[in-house]
Parts: sequence; C-alpha cells; structure tokens
Amino acid sequence: MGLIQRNAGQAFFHRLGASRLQRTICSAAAASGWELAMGQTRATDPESIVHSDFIVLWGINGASTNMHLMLLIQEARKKGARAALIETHRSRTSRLVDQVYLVKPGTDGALALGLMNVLVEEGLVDEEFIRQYVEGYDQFVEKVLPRYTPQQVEEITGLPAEEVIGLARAYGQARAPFLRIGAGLSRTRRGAATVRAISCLPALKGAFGKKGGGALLSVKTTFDLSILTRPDLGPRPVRELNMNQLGRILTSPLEPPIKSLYVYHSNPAAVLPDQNKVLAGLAREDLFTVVHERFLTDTALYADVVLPATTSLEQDDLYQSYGHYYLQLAKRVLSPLGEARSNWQVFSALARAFDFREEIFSWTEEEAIKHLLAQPSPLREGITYEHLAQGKPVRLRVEKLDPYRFDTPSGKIEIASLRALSRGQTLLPDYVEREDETDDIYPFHLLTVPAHYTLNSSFGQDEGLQSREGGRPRLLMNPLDCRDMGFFPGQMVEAYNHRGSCLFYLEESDDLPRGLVAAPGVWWAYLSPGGRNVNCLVGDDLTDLGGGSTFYDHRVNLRLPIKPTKGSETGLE
Ligand SMILES: Nc1nc2c(c(=O)[nH]1)N[C@H]1C(S)=C(S)[C@@H](COP(=O)(O)OP(=O)(O)OC[C@H]3O[C@@H](n4cnc5c(=O)[nH]c(N)nc54)[C@H](O)[C@@H]3O)O[C@H]1N2
Ligand SMILES: Nc1nc2c(c(=O)[nH]1)N[C@H]1C(S)=C(S)[C@@H](COP(=O)(O)OP(=O)(O)OC[C@H]3O[C@@H](n4cnc5c(=O)[nH]c(N)nc54)[C@H](O)[C@@H]3O)O[C@H]1N2
Ligand SMILES: [Mo]
Repeated sequence: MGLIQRNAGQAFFHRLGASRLQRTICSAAAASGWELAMGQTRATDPESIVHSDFIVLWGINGASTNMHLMLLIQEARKKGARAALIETHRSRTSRLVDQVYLVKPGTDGALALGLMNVLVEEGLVDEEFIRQYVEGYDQFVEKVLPRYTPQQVEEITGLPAEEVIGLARAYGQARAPFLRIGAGLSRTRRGAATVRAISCLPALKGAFGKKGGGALLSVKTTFDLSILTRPDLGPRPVRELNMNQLGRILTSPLEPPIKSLYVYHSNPAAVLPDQNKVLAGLAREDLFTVVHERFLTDTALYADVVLPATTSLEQDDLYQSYGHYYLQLAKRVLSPLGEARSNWQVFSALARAFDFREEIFSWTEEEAIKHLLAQPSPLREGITYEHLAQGKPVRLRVEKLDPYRFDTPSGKIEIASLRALSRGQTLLPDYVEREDETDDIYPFHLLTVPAHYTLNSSFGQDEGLQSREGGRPRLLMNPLDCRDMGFFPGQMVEAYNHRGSCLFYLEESDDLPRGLVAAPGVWWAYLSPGGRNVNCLVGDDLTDLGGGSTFYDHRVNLRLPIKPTKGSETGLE
C-alpha cells in the first residue's frame, strides 16, 4: 500500500491513547541487522546492477518477489556477469542464476563469516577501502574470522568447503560485486545477527563506489512519516504490543485487558504466527472487533462490524518502494463502489465523531500527500506534486547518492559496533550455535515461502490465481523423504507439531533437499481443508533483535490424517 492509506490510522489511535503496535512481521529483523553495520546508509541503486560482474542473491526469491530486479540481472548476465543464489532449496530463482549454494536454514551467518575468512586469507580484501571506511576490521580478523575456516563452515552450513572457497573467490575477484539480501532470510531466531554478518561482506571487498557494485537490503523512505503517524499526539505513555504475538496477547490476561481490536489492511487470522491462538483470541465474545476490508477474509469472519474498504483504483495515494528508487502518485480512477471508504476517510470521520480537532484530521488525502512532498530531501529535489500528477513513476535523484557516505555514528561501516553491545548483541558479528529441543521430535524443517501468483493472503479468494498455485494447499517434499515416510504424491497429509496441525496435498519435488518441506502461500484458512493454514504450525517466537517474526524457524512431523477431510470445510467453530 501507499504512504497515505498505509499510515492512515496511526494519528487517530495515538490521539485516542490506544496501545501501540510493533509492526515488525516483515523485515524488522533484517533492517536491524543491516543497521548495526551500515546505520542509515542508503542502499545502492538496484538499477546499477546492470554494470555489475558478479551478483549475489542471498535468501531472496526474486523470480517471485522481486521481478523487476531479475530483469536487470538478466541484462547484466547477457553482458557477461555471473549470478549466484544462496538458498535453502532450489527456488524459482535458481533457474535464473549461474550457481546455487544451498545451506541449512538459519546458518547463513556462519557462511558470511567463512566467505570473509577466505577473502582475508587469500588477500582479496580492499585494504585501502578498509583503512578509510571500515571500523573494527583488525579485531574482527583476529578474534572472529579464524573460527570460520571453510571446513568449519561446511560443518555448520552443510555447504562443502570447496564451494565456500569457490564462492568467496568469485566474490573477491569480481570487479564490482552486487549483493542483494532478502527479507525472508532474516525470519529466524538469529535473523538480525545473520543479516548483520552478511552486511559486512561488501565492506571487506570495498564493493561500494565501484560502478555496478554495492549492496541492497531495502530502499529507505525519503519522508519523515511522523507528520502522518503523529506519535506526539498520545495523551500519556502506553504499552507496545508486538503484532507477531497477537494470539498470545488476545488469549492471556493483560492489565489493562484488550477489549477492542481494529483491523485495517491486514488479515491477521491468516497471516500471523500461532494461528490457533490468534483464532481463539478473535473468537472471544468480549472482544469488540472492527475489520475494514475489501473481501470477506478469515479475519472479517470474526468481526463484530465489517467496514467496506476501497481498492487502490478508488483511492488516492503516494507510492514508494523498498526495491527501487521511484515515487509514483496514484489518483483514483473509479468512484468508490457502494459504501466503501478509504482508510484515510474512515479515520477522518472517526476523528470528527470523537471531536479530535488537530489539523491533520481535516486533511484530504491530496493535502496529506502535499504535506509530505513539502518536506525537503536531496533525493526529491525538484520533484513536485504537479510533476507527479502526470501519473508516471518519477525516478528519485539517485545521482545524489554518495557511495562513500556511511551514515553511522562513526561515519564508517561498523564491523565492531557499540550499538550492538548496547542492544544485547556481540561487539563483533558472530554466529551463535543454538540448540533446538524439537529437532529430534520433528524431523522436518518447515519453509513457509510466499506463493508465486498471490501476495501473502491477498487474492486468496481468487480461484483463477489459486488454481495456478495448484488449486489446493501443497506441501513440497523430497521424493526420498516421501518414500521413507511411505507417502504418495497427491495424497493428503497432516503436518503437525505442538502448536497445531494442518492438512496439505503432498507434492514430490527434487528442489527440496532432504529434511526440508515447503508450504507455498498463505491460503485462506476457512477455504482450506481442516480450516487451518500453515501458520498454525508457526511459533510466535521473536528474532534476536527488532522484534521480527520467525516464520522460517519451525519444525514439523507428518502423518496421514486420521479422518481424511474432503474439499473445503469451514474451520470456524
Ligand atoms: N509473488 C509474491 N511476491 C511477494 C510476496 C508474495 O506473497 N508473493 N510477498 C511480498 C512480501 S510482504 C515480502 S516481505 C517479500 C519477501 O520476499 P523475499 O525477500 O524474497 O523473502 P521470502 O520469499 O520470504 O524468502 C526468500 C527465500 O529465503 C529462503 N530462506 C528461508 N530461510 C533461509 C535461510 O535460513 N537461509 C537462506 N539463504 N535462505 C532462506 C526461502 O527458501 C525463500 O525462498 O516478497 C514480496 N513479494
Ligand atoms: N505462511 C506465511 N505467512 C506469512 C508470510 C508468508 O510468506 N508465509 N508472509 C509474512 C509477511 S512477510 C507479511 S508482510 C505478512 C503480510 O500480511 P498482511 O499485511 O495481512 O497482508 P495480506 O495478507 O496481503 O492482507 C492484506 C489485506 O488488506 C486488505 N487491503 C489491501 N489494501 C487495503 C486498503 O487500502 N484498505 C483496507 N482497509 N484494506 C486493504 C486486502 O484485501 C487483504 O485482505 O504476512 C506474513 N505471513
Ligand atoms: Mo512482508
């Protein structure tokens, strides 16, 4: 969603004094890992990737989730660049790169350290760059890297030592390597530490400033959004609640208790971890629930009041992206159908009913956009409302990005980070072994990957798109695991752990290494057999930093359903 509609409710709820929400389900852990090393440094322009000679896609399924970048990567490859993918399994993207490196889930931090070990050992680091722009290098080389020889990294990650060396050499010998870090990769209990370690790799190579080289996790906004969200309007300090733990929050005694829930532009019943708890919480008779939606989603079914929402075609907004440097204004092209209203309009109306008199509550969407654009920013110099009103995407002034400007307290890339220490992390990037008590009980690591044809739970009602996704919830599994379990392709199986159980149709796939199963897409629970989707198997544990979700860090066992369920029974109790 765009900046206006996405942030529409925050000022209202701050003014009301409601509990605050940590909106950290998506990329908060990745962002905090990057931030420890890179601070507020802006990402390298992804369009410069066409000039790179070696591209690393680390934990990102670009063929489904970042298609515009994949086109640029193909352009670079036509000019001779090579592309590598670091993954847990052979995703769609693996067919668009030259080399795929498979690691055990959650072990990428060790691989990053191993790659840097080789760069140092083989003299492939840019000493001049490091002297000028990197903090903590000597300590890192002395204290951390010796523990990550290719052999040790093989033991941790499962990637053969010679492939660790091969990848390090390809990266280190490249003229201008470009690193694209995905968000999915960070959704583990050590997600932030992982992204932090990976973010240090380009620093050792001095990839910044070499035409085509650099790194991208996410393109940061050029706006100060607090003029929309207005945290200053709160009458008193209030608690913060993490959206990943909504189930836990709604089902445990809290003081003060949560008596009402307002949901807009989200489908928590389908997308959140620990779905059984979420549904139990939403089912509370004493919870007053409002859902502002376009469709009768899993969540809307639990609402006391459903408010109809406009679509993007019926509302104005200003769009930016986390994957490129463009800005686009969208004006409505249809009048709202029926009684549908935009998020912004609903909150303006609510504010009037509450007699909130602050000026922001009287702004129209267009006025809110104009207030944002009035904020000065070098990247938006000369980009006016009138300019954007022509409707075309407008490229930001990326020529103003200084590749040697590192926006950290020291002005350098911080391998050693005092901010990390103050946040309970190690001074230097490192890899922490973690015992998982459930490893022996549940033999399969579960990947809750996004579907190719749908967007999280959006379009879950669209039969055409769902049929392209196989028409029914699928669980992909290595054929040898299938054989060992005594399963057949097409059979309905039940995945379970201590959080819940969920039904899938089994599909054999050589793309999955043994011990891994993948359940693509967020199918609507009430349209799924058994009335639950994969998120009833996902725990609500948080990441090491940033309060992020841990979708990719859970395990399951499988069995044949005791009583096979046919078709799409509703799971509503
Ligand atoms: N088609 C489509 N596009 C989408 C979305 C969608 O639902 N469908 N969702 C959008 C949203 S909200 C987001 S946040 C982005 C996410 O897009 P991405 O950043 O690409 O993240 P994911 O697809 O979640 O995960 C990428 C890959 O990480 C792999 N992975 C999981 N754990 C590990 C690990 O420990 N190590 C490594 N190396 N890899 C690992 C998974 O196998 C997966 O293929 O996509 C956006 N785009
Ligand atoms: N199993 C599994 N679970 C996941 C993921 C996964 O890949 N696998 N991805 C995770 C990630 S990265 C994310 S970001 C979350 C995303 O989870 P959500 O943020 O909940 O996103 P969607 O599932 O796309 O649901 C968005 C809902 O908002 C509605 N909507 C869209 N625009 C508007 C609007 O302008 N106004 C109003 N009122 N409503 C609107 C849509 O109709 C849709 O029902 O899911 C997470 N959950
Ligand atoms: Mo996301």
